Amino acid sequence: MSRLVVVSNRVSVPNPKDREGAQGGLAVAMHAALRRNSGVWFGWSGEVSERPGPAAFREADGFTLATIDLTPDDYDEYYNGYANRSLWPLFHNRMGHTAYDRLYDRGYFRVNARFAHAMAPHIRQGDLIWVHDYHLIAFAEELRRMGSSHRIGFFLHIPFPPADLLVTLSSHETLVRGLFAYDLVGFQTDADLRAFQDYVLNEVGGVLHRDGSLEAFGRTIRAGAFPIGLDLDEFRELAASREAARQERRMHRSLAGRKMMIGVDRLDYTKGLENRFLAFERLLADYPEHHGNLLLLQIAPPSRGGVPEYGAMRSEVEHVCGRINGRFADVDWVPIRYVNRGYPRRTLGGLFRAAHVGLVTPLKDGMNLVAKEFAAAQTEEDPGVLVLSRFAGAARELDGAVIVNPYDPAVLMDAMQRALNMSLEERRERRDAMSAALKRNTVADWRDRFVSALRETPRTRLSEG
Ligand code: GDG
Repeated sequence: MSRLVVVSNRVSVPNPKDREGAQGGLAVAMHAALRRNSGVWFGWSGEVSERPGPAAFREADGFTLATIDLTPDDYDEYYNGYANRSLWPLFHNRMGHTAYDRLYDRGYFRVNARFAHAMAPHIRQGDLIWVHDYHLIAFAEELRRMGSSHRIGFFLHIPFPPADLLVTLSSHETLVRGLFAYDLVGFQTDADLRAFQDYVLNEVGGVLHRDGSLEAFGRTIRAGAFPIGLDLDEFRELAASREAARQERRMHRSLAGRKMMIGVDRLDYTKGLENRFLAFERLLADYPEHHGNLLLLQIAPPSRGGVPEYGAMRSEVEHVCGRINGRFADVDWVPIRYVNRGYPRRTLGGLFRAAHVGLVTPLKDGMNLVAKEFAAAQTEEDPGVLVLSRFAGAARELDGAVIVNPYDPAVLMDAMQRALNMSLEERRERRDAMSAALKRNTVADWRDRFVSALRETPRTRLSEG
């Protein structure tokens, strides 16, 4: 069996002593595949240094980790710049937050080339290469320039934008040409796949063949939807652990008979925190029976401190949260508990069980694993209700959730009210529907489907003429 080489911006190091469940299902699924195929995981070390050396290798519990450092310019232009200030906002339909900066463009393609050059000497004939996410779209094209004819796959964890947005980037064609250097390109949903096909057909005169393959830039590739799943057994185990039960009891004590809605999101403008808070404010204004009897626990660990838009968004969210608390709080009750720190997944499992409602209301999200984890944590006896944005990839599978348009505060408020008052029978039905969906598509299924599809792609096909 061919060796697997995984390439992503950050690598994840297995930690056998991880009792907190800090490593996500994705990392664990990749570790298992790497071990099985005595593979290599290659990416950025997380370090910034003036003079980065060649890739550093170390053994990690059954597979090899290979990392390189970034220079300060790489970090600013490639990581904080093009990846997180251009691609991230644009791919989440946030043109207003998108930076258009040629310096960032150059930094991105330079670092992609550096990754490819650092890794090329260590890739063996017959290796299967799987590149992850928006940081490294141009990796394969660089490898091809060096003569690689390996099977190379790419999976985009975030959404693919509509063509009208993508063309606002001056490098749009270079990026998409970069995707055509792969043999297989995977997206989270059919909608993302269609957006990609639409760009290829209408912007660069590509052809969609009957067998589903796409031809453009003189190459024919496969593209498909591979929605990412959850390690359902693992998360259920975490949520049923003693630590999770301890956290659940702790939460119940502090709730003292009140109801709780929970949100767990990285502090990011794509997650719709402000809209969520505004809808909650309307709920409190329209339904005074909730005063003193309901609270919203929002866990929001800060992220991407080096990107200015995140600071501005954080101030805005704090302002709204402070205003709502000031308006409704009483001496013995505060409506929003807003917490700027992260928690281990085991703790989250317990908190999810203690919650009556889970709020996952991003304005746009590739999949959103928190939605799947909330659903997985619920028990038969007294399941909580998931309120889920139609703009998260997860909404296409979790039809047991209450699906909402997060832009409309009245819709969101109604969904909260409905979820809080839902009968046990309906909550159970919805939970069962979500469990079935989670079972149908685990993270191992996702990984195996992608890897088999990659293995089965015809060898690099150059179009004739
Ligand atoms: C991308 C796409 C797509 C643990 N503690 C906290 C926390 N965790 C864990 C969660 C979950 C993971 O982090 C977050 O997963 P998401 O899916 O929400 O988002 P990302 O991994 O950042 O992003 C996304 C995913 O790739 C996989 O393809 O689903 O759409 O953007 O496992 O349990 N998360 C938060 N706070 C904690 O304290 N927010």
